[in-house]
Amino acid sequence: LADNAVECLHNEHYDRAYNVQNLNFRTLIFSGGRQRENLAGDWRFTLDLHDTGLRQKWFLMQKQDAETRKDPYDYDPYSGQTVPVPSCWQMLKDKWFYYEGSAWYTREIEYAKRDPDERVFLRIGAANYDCKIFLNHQFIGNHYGGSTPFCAELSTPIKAGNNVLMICVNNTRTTDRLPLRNNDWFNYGGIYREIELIRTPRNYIHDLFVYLVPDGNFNRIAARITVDGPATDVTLMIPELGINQILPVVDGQAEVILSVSPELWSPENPKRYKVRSMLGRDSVEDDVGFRQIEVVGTDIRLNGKSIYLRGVNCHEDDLFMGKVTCEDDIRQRFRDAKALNCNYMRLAHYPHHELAARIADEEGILLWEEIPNYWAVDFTNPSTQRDAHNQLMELILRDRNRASVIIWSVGNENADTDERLSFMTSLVNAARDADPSRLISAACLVNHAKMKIEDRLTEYLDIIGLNEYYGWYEENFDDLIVLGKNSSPTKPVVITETGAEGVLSEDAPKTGPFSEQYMADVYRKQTEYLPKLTWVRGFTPWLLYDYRTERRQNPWQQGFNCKGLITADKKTRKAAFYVLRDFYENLKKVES
Ligand code: GCB
Repeated sequence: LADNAVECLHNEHYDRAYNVQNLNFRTLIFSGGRQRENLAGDWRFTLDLHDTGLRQKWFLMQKQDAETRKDPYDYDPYSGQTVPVPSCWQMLKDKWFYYEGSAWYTREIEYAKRDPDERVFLRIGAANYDCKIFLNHQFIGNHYGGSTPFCAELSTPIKAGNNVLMICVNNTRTTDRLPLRNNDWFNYGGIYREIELIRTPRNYIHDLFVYLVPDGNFNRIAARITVDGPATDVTLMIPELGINQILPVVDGQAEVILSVSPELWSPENPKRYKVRSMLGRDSVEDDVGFRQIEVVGTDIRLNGKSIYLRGVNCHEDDLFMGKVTCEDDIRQRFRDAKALNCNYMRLAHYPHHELAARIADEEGILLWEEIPNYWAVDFTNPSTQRDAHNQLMELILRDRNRASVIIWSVGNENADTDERLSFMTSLVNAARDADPSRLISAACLVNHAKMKIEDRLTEYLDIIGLNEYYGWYEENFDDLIVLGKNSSPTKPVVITETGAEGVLSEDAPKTGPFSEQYMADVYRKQTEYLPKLTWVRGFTPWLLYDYRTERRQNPWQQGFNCKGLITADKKTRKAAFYVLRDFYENLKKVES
């Protein structure tokens, strides 16, 4: 297996390993209510631009005394510099800022069995992008995808006492991945979310999915429990609804439809129920809200009532922490969104931290979640296809019990080719198969020659997402009015992006593009015109905070996209913030 790891350097060999390995990694993506042993802390670390570590097999190195050792070596996994994990290496040293390549993390872990037949898994919340795991000098597996959690089973290679865990993370942007090389957010690298050990009994609950049956009656809950091991039955409990049932397991799965009328979850009443499942000594639990989201004509309905999605976009980016995020940061995002009178957010352009949807459930904010199928992608490449499916499935498995998440998005601004249509409809179908309780969307395209919304993908979606920058990239704002007149969609449209840059620094322009006033004017025009289009049922301007991105390098941007309603330090609100806040305030009044 160690040799495989070296072959993994080359994509054509990599595919063979990848197919199997990534699937195995899905095992404990749902791990609600489980005890976790946090492996955060200082890990030995080195950059490895030429992948010397794989060629020289650093993962085979034993601990040796510095004085008596005989072999020359280029990395010592047992001594030298350390970095905190989780972190993004760009944020740790100036000279690592633009680094793209491999980096090695090593730490020793003490392990003692608590139960004779326990199983042990390593769960990584996210590592960008390609992550190879080695335990006690053995290659365990390789995960592709920079924003979703994955688990590797360590039960066999782990031993009592001291163990050596080595992880090689590579953030190189290549042409067979999502996203591809060209995008508009910063390519942070490293293990940037929680890394933990989870112990389970030999037979354990692998997944629990519970949802309100979307038939308009609000009186049936569906539950699906997947187990690993030769179980014959599993228990399901929702104590507050008086449910305590033993369900038969057939082919590793138990399914049931319960006749029960829960209090419905909504932004005004984010009610959640404790759901528990037990299998022998194993148990998992989750806090689940029950709600129905549907589309009727050009209307979006939550629990049968028409709703306008008053939203804003957000990247996961911090001036000091990069992509590392924490509960306070996520809570601040929702506070700022609520200060704008939002009931909805688009978490662009990749799966954000899993806590985001948990907190949104609690706070009553609706969410759009998406995978980084962004701009140009190699739609003909089977590796890219597998990568897209895998990221989508990992996201759905992670968040499908979250009432707040109402939309899965399968892409953003991808050119309308035959290859793209077949690639993306297969993602739409996969999302529908995995989850009947949400809507599917994508940010679609305008036909600029005909000045109308025209994109073959829209036929397969529930909601049409539309990115339009009239007043900014499309300088003539009135073209939006032409577009509005020429388009007559039969499905609801959500304006997934619009906006303008507004820079607050001393030397920034005071009028015209890049000025705060110009940005506010674009917001004024957009928010005056859009309510006239009855088929527009939601709005998420681009975006809540300014954020770091390599591609923006004019004198005022200096490495930041400045379309934020709030500055990158998350402190100062720009004039456009108040325009949007007032617009949403009025919409709220009209609705009530
Ligand atoms: C877009 C993209 C978004 C960019 C934004 C911009 O259409 O979807 O990722 O950052 O425009 O600022 O240009």
